[in-house]
Amino acid sequence: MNPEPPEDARAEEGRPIGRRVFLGTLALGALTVAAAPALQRGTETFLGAASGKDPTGLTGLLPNGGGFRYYSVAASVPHRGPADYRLTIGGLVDRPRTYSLADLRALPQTRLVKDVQCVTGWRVPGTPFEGVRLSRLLDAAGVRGTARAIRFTCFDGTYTESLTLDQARRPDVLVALRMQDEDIGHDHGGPVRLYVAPMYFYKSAKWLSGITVTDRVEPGYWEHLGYDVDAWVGRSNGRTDEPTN
Ligand SMILES: Nc1nc2c(c(=O)[nH]1)N[C@H]1C(S)=C(S)[C@@H](COP(=O)(O)O)O[C@H]1N2
Ligand SMILES: [Mo]
Repeated sequence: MNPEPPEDARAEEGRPIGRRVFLGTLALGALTVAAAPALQRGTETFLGAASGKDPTGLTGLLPNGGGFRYYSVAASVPHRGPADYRLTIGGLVDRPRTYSLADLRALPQTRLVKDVQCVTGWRVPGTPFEGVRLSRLLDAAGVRGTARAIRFTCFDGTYTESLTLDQARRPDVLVALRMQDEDIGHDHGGPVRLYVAPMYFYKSAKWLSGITVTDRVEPGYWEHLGYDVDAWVGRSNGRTDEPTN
C-alpha cells in the first residue's frame, strides 16, 4: 500500500543521532539544550532528526522542536562568503555567467513566507525566505529551445538536485540569500541555497554553486535513493502533508 521512500534512504536522512541528542537533553538539562545544536553541527555526516517515526511523540520538547534540523550528506563543507562565493549558470543557454554574492544581492529580491516540510516529517511553519527568482536568472541566461530541465550542484561536492524547466520557472522558486530574515548561515546552506517552496525540502539544495540547463531531468542525490523527482508537498513520496502555501 505504501509508496514511501525506501527504509535505507529515510534511515540516512533521519539517522538516530537526533534521538541521542534528544535523550541527552532530557537527562542533562539546560546546558545540553544549549549544546545540542553544536553537537549536531559537529557531527555533520547525515545529521539526523527525530522523524515522524519517533515513537515518543515528544520531539516538540527538543531545543529545535518545531524548528529546523541541519542536514548534510557531506562529511564537511567549505565555508564560502562574499569574497569567494560563486554561482555559475551554464548548459543549454546563450549567455553563461558566473555571479558573485554581490551580483546576486544587486538583483531584485523576492520574499516568500510559507511552511517548510521535510519528507521525514518535520515542518517549520511560516518561514521567510528571500532571494532572486530562479526564473530571472534563467531569462538573463537565455534558455535555449531544446532545454527541458535544470540540474543543481553544490559546493559540498556531493549533493545534487533537479527541476523541470516549468517547475524552475515558477515564481515560488528562489535562489535564496536570506532565511528567517537573516543572511543564510553556513549550516543552512549559506551563503546561497535553492528554495523550492511547494516541494519537500530536499529539493532546496544547500550551498548552491551550479545551475546547469539540460535537455532532460537527471535525478538528484536523494532521488537516486528513492525519493520522488516531482516532490510536491502532500502529493508525492506517499505522504499526505498539507501543502506548504
Ligand atoms: N547540499 C545539501 N543540500 C540539502 C541537503 C544536504 O544534505 N546537502 N539536505 C536536504 C534535506 S533532506 C533537507 S530536509 C534540507 C535541510 O535543510 P536545513 O539543513 O537548512 O534544515 O536541506 C536539503 N538540501
Ligand atoms: Mo529532508
